[in-house]
Parts: sequence; C-alpha cells; structure tokens
Amino acid sequence: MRRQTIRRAGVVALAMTGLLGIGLPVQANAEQLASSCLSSFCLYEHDNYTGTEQEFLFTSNGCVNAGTLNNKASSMRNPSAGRIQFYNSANCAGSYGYVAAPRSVDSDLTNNGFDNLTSSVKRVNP
Ligand SMILES: [Ca+2]
Ligand SMILES: [Ca+2]
Repeated sequence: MRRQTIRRAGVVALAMTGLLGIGLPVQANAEQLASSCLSSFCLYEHDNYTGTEQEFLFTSNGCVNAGTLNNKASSMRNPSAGRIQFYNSANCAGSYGYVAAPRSVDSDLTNNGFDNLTSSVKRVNP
C-alpha cells in the first residue's frame, strides 16, 4: 500500500503592481472640519463658512435674534432635524425670506437673495 502525500506548500502570490491612477484633487476644507457646529444651527459672517461663526443652540422651536451677525450672515449650516426660517427683521417679525431644510448647508446665501440680511431665525418642525 502506498501512501501518497501531497504537499501544497507553494502559494502563488499574485503581485498586483498595477498602476492605479489615483490623482484626485484634494480639497482642503479646514474650516468645515474645524467647525464646532455639529448638532445645532450656525451662521457665518462670510461665504464658505468663514469669518465669525455664531452657533444657535435651539432647545425648542422658537425665534432668536442674529446678534453679532445681524445683517452679516453669508453662509449657514443646519445639521439639526428642524427647519430654520430666516427673517430680515428682528424677533422674526413679518414673513421669512429664506428657509434652511433640516440637515442642510448653504455656502453662499447670495443666490437665495438673503446675503447680509438675516436679523433673526426661527426653528420650526420640518
Ligand atoms: Ca457677510
Ligand atoms: Ca435684516
């Protein structure tokens, strides 16, 4: 009787030395990464979330005046689950001129006709 032992010692390693053309441009978004605006709502003095940042900590629906960024806000972040209405007047008087959808951002309010106008914001349910 003959015992046959088959040893499979050689594992063929396929060396993939293909040239992967990874040359995608890397956009530096330092301002975004450094932002503390994670769960509330933030206004920014300039476009692209730059300049003075003002964070609004809404604990319930309601109106808050823009404060130091009165008539200065040029971009916004709304990571919250609420809708944010923008008013040209203080105390959310009159009708709102712009609405931020829940979990939305806008790097430039100019194309919404609301650059440097915001005087108060109100959070409402979506
Ligand atoms: Ca501005
Ligand atoms: Ca205003």
